Amino acid sequence: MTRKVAVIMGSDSDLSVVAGAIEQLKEFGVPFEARVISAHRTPTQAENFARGAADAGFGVIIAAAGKAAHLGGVIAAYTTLPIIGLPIKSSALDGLDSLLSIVQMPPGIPVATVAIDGAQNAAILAAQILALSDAALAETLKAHKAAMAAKVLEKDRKLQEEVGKL
Ligand code: RP5
Repeated sequence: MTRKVAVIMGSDSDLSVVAGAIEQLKEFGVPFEARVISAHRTPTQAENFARGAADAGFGVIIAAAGKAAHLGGVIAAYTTLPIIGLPIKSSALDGLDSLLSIVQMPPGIPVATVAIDGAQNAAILAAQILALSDAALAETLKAHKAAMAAKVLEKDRKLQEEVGKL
């Protein structure tokens, strides 16, 4: 069974950033579901979602949240699925509060944390986890990496031309 990615966010106000993860998952053809679930405002839903996530067919969970960003940690408390924390820059502290709230988990309950607003990397990491048991997805990821490298090589080639004109 192809496992899905859960993309959960603490508020719909996070969507403008989280959209970057959704777009990347779509580009890879990775099945996903997106939900608004708040660790603070809907704690019962957060617990129920986490407890049922593996049986619901999810293989990895991206948890995006801002401010005192406890969503990933709370979800991680109730499941052994891997959790990727996506800190959102949604406060007066420019997302540093979100980053530290997500990354500073106590021993025993890990949340793999990407950069502030690092939505694309959250999606790539989620896909890499699923690709461990999905050879076709692994090939897609290799092609994506190769395409990135080709773009940089082209930029370098153009730079040589520009430098030559100086
Ligand atoms: C967090 O508080 C959310 O993840 C969001 O980043 C932030 C603000 O939420 P709203 O007040 O916009 O709903 O829980």
